[in-house]
Amino acid sequence: MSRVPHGHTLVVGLGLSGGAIARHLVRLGTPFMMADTRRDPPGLEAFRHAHPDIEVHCGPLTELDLQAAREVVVSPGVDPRTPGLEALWEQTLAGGEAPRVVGEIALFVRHCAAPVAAITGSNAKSTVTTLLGEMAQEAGRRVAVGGNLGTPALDLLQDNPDAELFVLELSSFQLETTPRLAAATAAFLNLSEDHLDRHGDMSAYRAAKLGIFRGAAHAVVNAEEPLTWPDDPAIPREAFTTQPPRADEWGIADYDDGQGGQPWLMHGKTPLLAVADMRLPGRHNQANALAALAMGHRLGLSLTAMQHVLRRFPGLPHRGELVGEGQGIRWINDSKGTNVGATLAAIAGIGTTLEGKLVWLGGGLGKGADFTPLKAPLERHAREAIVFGTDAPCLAGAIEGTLPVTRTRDMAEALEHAARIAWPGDCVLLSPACASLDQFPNYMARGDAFRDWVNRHLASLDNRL
Ligand code: UMA
Ligand code: ADP
Repeated sequence: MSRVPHGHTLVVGLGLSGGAIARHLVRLGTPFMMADTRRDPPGLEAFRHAHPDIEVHCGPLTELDLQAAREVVVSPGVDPRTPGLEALWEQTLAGGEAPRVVGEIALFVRHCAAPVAAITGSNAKSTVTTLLGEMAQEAGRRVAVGGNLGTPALDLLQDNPDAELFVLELSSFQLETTPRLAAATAAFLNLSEDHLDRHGDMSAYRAAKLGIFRGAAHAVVNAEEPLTWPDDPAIPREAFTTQPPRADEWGIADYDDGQGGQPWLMHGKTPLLAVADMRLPGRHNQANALAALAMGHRLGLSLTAMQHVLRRFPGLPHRGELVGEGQGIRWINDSKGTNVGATLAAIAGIGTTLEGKLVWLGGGLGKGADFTPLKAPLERHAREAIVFGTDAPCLAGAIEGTLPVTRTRDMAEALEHAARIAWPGDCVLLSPACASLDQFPNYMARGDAFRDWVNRHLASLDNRL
């Protein structure tokens, strides 16, 4: 059995985070060793090239003696309950002796002097993180934005030594291994089933996400979802809602600015922006805007700057992205709808705006989720459901009833079928409620494949005219 040399840090995972952790430890001069639970991990050659002197263990951690390690730093994709780590993790949770198991964000917190605004939730994290980052920049702050979205947190720290603010998107995986984040403001946007294959059940998944509030000076929560509220009553909190707000809430209400009443984003009784002036579509995005406004307000960003951003921000690719329109049919790429909660928001948000019906495309890896909540909204808004990928049988079983459900091998076949059955006024929506990894490298590749297919299809229609 090989062993971690005495006093060395062990870094687990040869992905993006592992690379960022390694670079950080090199900068600090901390001796370390790398491990990956896979025999032949994809990043191995690149890592050896970048760090020829660092020892790397590939294969189960049960083959590695960790007892002499100073600390074990795990990547987000590595479950701290992995065989070989499990006992150290239990010991860490019980507040026991070193070596402790922590994640990349724990190292970030130790070395970050600037305030942190942190965002978690089952859905809308990237949208709110990007909005708040743009608002801070528009307000003239030196801000760095990343985390689960984009640049790993430790690389951000290195690349932005003079940042006045870090805006971080954090996943349940990252929060689970962060003992204390101490955010200046922290938002827990919403909670719906995701990643149950890793966390086991909803209460463990929620508990991991609540880690965002450890040591926080301010909490932003969803008024309609009490499960997003911190357990600690001492943390000052502000809630957002898509209903008319109470005095201390951020919400939506009709307001007459002299040109007739229309819905506005409000802070208590103060009107902030007419909903019609936002570029982002749908009620779910209005909730996202309110969360960003509440965090920005706490950080002292000017309302004018925040309004500017909400007027121009068009949304991120793969999140309700209108890819094209032909023969009266719209094609929308919501490949980032990778869990049931996200897909419910997309179906309701888009379905209610249509003259025709949705042709819904879904499927992939279901991550152990219960798909039955999709059945009623699909019956209301969809002409047909077309399902593909590993969990298509399970998905079809959950939604079958009055709605026609067609199973295809893959997304290309699903698209061909969609083109045959869609009517003018309809919208073909890819919002799969599943991860993509059974048939694509990631959700971006799935969304790109959707976009490419639709562009070819629309071009072929043009050629026929
Ligand atoms: N893996 C092993 N053994 C190992 C190490 C990794 O099997 O020893 C597997 C993991 O189970 C996973 C894959 O390798 O399937 C990648 O895991 P990783 O932790 O090495 O991934 P990184 O490349 O470091 O990317 C991680 C985040 N990935 C995950 O949380 C799975 C990225 O989030 C994040 O952008 C990046 O760090 C920078 O901080 C991606 C993600 O899918 C976008 N996040 C999930 C989500 O958004 O739902 C949480
Ligand atoms: P995350 O980073 O949490 O995955 P994104 O901003 O990338 O979040 O959005 C992912 C998906 O979540 C979108 O494609 C959309 O389907 C859905 N979504 C967006 N806003 C909301 C919301 N407020 N509530 C529920 N789902 C949402």
